[in-house]
Amino acid sequence: MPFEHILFSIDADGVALLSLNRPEQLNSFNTAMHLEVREALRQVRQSEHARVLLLTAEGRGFCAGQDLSDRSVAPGAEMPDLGESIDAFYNPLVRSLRDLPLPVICAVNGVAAGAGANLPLACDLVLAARSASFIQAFCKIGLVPDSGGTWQLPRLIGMARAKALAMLGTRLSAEQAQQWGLIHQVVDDAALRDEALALARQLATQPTYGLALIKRALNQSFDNGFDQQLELERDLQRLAGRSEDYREGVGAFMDKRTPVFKGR
Ligand code: LHQ
Repeated sequence: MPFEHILFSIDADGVALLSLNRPEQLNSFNTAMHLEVREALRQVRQSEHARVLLLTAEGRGFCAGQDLSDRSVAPGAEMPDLGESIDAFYNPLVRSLRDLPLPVICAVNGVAAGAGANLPLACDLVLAARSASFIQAFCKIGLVPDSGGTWQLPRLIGMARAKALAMLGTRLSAEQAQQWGLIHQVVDDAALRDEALALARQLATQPTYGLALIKRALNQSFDNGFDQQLELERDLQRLAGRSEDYREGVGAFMDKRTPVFKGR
């Protein structure tokens, strides 16, 4: 499938790069871009080579959420069922990013608004350009934060800040987002792509099967009690301990050599 609204590649280092590419519309999502992103994520899941996904975007913005020109309601027209869009596109997208059995890095290159502000929160390591910002823009048009925002925000930054962002729609700078614990790191604008790629390449040399188990454990921890989480850690450690990478990691440690991991 040739892509028109995204750039997508999987390189020899195992880094899958998915870049949203509708810069004139600040990479807002229309149906065609949703379908392309879905297909790219399917290819990442099925690839034997992909070890890490880097999600980013072209131009001055990261993503302005839903393309509102696709969802405007003319006077007198039938009211839309936005729940259908969420069922068909946004929920599968955030589930698919969160459940991807590889580390997912998100490089937020500019403004991230609406669903575009919540997509990074479904990723594992979020870097943002110093000039980037996050806007829960939904309330400005009478909508509710979606794409997992109402679940992620209170857990990441606390209820008081979550409510302020979601109900006031204020712009949160990248630096403030980092200070609040919403994202991992702020990087100078000009260095963002290179730093994100360097991190992706470095992670792609690591035991990525184990990293995927780590993300599973941490993602589930919000919902589990302590005992349940201990049991989950046991189950995942059992899986990790049967991986080729564990054997290689311990072997290399004992031999005092650098390990060569395969993500299996
Ligand atoms: C856009 C958009 C956009 C189209 C900028 N659409 N063109 C789920 C289910 C179903 C339906 C509803 O929604 C959802 C989830 C959602 O995501 S709802 C939230 C939708 N997003 C927003 O409400 C954000 C709307 N955008 C903005 O508030 C601003 O554009 C931000 C703050 C993102 C950026 O502001 P500026 O840097 O001042 O840029 P701009 O406003 O001038 O935008 C640049 C261009 O991009 C402009 O087009 P133009 O032809 O005038 O250059 C905008 O119309 C276009 N654009 N967002 N979501």
